[in-house]
Amino acid sequence: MADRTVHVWGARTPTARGSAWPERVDVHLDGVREDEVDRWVGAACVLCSNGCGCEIAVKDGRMVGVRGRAADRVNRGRLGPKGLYGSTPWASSPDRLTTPLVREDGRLVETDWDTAMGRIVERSRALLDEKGPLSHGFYTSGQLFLEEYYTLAVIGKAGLGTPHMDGNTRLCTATAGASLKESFGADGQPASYDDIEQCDALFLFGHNMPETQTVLWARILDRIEGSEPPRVVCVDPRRTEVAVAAGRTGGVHLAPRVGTNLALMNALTRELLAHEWLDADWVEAHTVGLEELRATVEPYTPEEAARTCGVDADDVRRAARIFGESGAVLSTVLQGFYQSHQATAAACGVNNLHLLRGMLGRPGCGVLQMNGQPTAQNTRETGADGDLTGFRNWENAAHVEELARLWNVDPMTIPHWAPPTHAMQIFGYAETGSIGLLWISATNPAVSMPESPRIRRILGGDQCFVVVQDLFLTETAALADVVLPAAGWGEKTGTFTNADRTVHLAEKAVDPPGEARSDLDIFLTYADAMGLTDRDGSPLVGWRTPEEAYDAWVEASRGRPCDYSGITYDLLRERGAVQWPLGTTRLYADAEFPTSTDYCEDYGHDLATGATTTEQQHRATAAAGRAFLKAAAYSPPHEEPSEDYPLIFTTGRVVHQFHTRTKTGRSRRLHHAAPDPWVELSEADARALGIADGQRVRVESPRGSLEAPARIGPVTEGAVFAPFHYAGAGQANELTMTVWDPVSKQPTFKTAACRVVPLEGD
Ligand SMILES: Nc1nc2c(c(=O)[nH]1)N[C@H]1C(S)=C(S)[C@@H](COP(=O)(O)OP(=O)(O)OC[C@H]3O[C@@H](n4cnc5c(=O)[nH]c(N)nc54)[C@H](O)[C@@H]3O)O[C@H]1N2
Ligand SMILES: Nc1nc2c(c(=O)[nH]1)N[C@H]1C(S)=C(S)[C@@H](COP(=O)(O)OP(=O)(O)OC[C@H]3O[C@@H](n4cnc5c(=O)[nH]c(N)nc54)[C@H](O)[C@@H]3O)O[C@H]1N2
Ligand code: SF4
Ligand SMILES: [Mo]
Repeated sequence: MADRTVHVWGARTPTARGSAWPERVDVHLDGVREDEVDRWVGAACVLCSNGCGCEIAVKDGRMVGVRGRAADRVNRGRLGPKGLYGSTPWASSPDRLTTPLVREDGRLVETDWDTAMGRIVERSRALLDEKGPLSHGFYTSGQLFLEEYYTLAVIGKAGLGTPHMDGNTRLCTATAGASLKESFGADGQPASYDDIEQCDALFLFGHNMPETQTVLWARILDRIEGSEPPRVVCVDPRRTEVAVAAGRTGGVHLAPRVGTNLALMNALTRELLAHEWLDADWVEAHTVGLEELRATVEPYTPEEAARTCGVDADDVRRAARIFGESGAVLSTVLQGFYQSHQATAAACGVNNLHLLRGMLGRPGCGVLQMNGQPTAQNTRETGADGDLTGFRNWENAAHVEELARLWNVDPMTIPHWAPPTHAMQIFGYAETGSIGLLWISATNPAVSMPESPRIRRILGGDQCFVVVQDLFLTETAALADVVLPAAGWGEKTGTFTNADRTVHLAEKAVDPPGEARSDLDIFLTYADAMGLTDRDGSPLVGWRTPEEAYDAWVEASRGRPCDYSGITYDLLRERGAVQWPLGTTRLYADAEFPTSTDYCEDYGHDLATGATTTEQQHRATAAAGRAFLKAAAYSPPHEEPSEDYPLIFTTGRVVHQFHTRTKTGRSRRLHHAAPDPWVELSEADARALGIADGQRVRVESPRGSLEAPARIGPVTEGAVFAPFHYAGAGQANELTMTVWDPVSKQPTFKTAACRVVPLEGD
């Protein structure tokens, strides 16, 4: 097979509008032939939210490669470079954690499970006795399995009763969840990947899909190569492959100044309204808020957007016309919106465009408020991110009581007296020591959270006892008091849900190394050791196996928007990939939204300030099944360029690396394809600063700096782009800011002021 680190999307299988995406099975094996493989084990890839169905090759008790599943609705057999080359090499890496570690005289030393868990339980009990449940914080992931999150959520909410639980999903897709709640009443992706074959136009908002969901992009490329291709519109300050496709398809590349998305969205909305590109009857019947929306966007003429965003006014008109005149539009939204300024308001702006044209729930029409991590959807569904389990509303007493009955605990145990604590706040409490035990699972905040110098101080200080549960001794684990060795993908069984509500079962293929245990087993061990019980004195967590945990979750989801009823392990084994709710390709086909006050997941917020809407105010909207058109005025980013820091710093990803590289950095091919950090500058800025391509530079913000070679590239003038994958001297988060969106509380990784200093001698 071709080197897929170079031929990222593989060979084209052109697809005409309305026809099925053809199969193409991608395989990669490390040093064995296909006929030498002992077993193939069913799974799906966990290196992004696309969730490509695959099988794991096992030879002599080791994972030796992967093969795409031809029948899978998500990928029809395809896998991208990360999936092919990054799925298995890490598992047999010699530096896997194989025993627990505890800190003795300042050093981490190997120990057994009883000792390690004993230390955690001792600290946990002491803190509960002395300070109560608010002394405990949990910071989990978008990379565990649904069963593990659900178990953690029950331990935290019904066992300990702490509101301090969140996932790194706060850094990732909190805005996806928030914008879906604000517009439609509950989380859950309206669209289906099948819409790609049905749409006439594709809008990608702050989404570099060619590098970050490569198989989904291959699907779009196949449409572009087929008959009746869709037009592509790209909203990204860099000239990404999406922008190139916009050029090829007669679409538009809008390159807004970093941090100005909302001004652009308001202008696009104003254009739709001004040209009456709307389905007036549908809007009247199925939405509330049109007049407020009209008033809010009125000042945002294309010329105003041109001034604020630095785009061409005619390009705004052209993009709006494509949205307004296409028969079916599919939009995707990701980090260029979620991690930028006014994130939730800008993401809701995309929902608004679809609501205005009644383009939801129909073939080719819909919004994918994308996820990034493979299992982020499940963190949100189960409530391991602090949301109330099953898309319930923590402010609705009936929802809390429903869970209290299910878990057989006092409703007062379940935290619901204040909003759940978001990750940025959890780290703030750990900083002061008011959280005295912080348990981190499957995430590496020492590299991935904003303002790393501060995060290192928090994790390394004595004010808080830190537990880290990971596959490797990461930068974060190295600062912990107890390190627990976890089993990873392929070494345990569990389910997860991708960005179009497709559920997969990933089965255990091999044993974990040494004494590593599944995260489910680790959480169960803690629940047992703490003696967590329900109201009748029975064990609070009544399940032992992944399937039992899953079945318990299905009960918790019943009757809620994310209803998993009928989706069993057996069905997942039989069909491979199943969307929730069972039999539902698209949400809202009936234009009935989960916005009634008694059913919705959230009463909503003011998008500009984050002020919450009360239950009474929500009732007064009488939305009752209609969606909300919500908007806000644009305001400038928190930190704007100044004389000292004249450029804007923004960050993101490259195709060959995944996050802090714990997996992809251990794949020989992926590592060599992108081994080192770099920073991207526009030609004009490089010239003005006297910086040559490849020259080493230092990028400085008021918080810190990084050093890396410069690349002169397609970023807009005035902006500097750095990948955030690389720990150490090139670590992007040394520069980023501790600020977050007022509604989703997602940190702003994509806007900070910076200056670039050329270094000698390179
Ligand atoms: N190869 C690879 N793939 C991945 C991952 C990975 O680490 N590596 N991670 C996965 C995860 S968890 C996630 S969340 C997704 C993220 O997937 P994406 O959101 O596609 O990735 P990013 O590179 O973070 O950001 C996307 C784009 O935002 C643009 N951008 C920056 N600032 C702004 C702005 O102010 N406005 C606009 N409109 N755009 C802006 C950047 O130029 C960048 O091209 O990728 C998933 N897939
Ligand atoms: N500047 C900047 N910063 C960013 C972003 C950005 O665009 N710019 N993006 C943000 C986003 S969207 C995200 S998602 C985060 C990602 O940031 P992190 O969550 O820190 O990313 P990973 O490196 O994937 O960390 C996951 C950890 O889990 C471990 N792991 C994997 N599988 C398992 C398992 O089954 N069990 C256990 N216990 N451990 C496991 C891995 O070894 C790894 O250490 O970064 C955020 N930070
Ligand atoms: S697109 Fe995502 S899920 Fe699919 S193979 Fe690539 S990394 Fe894995
Ligand atoms: Mo993410």
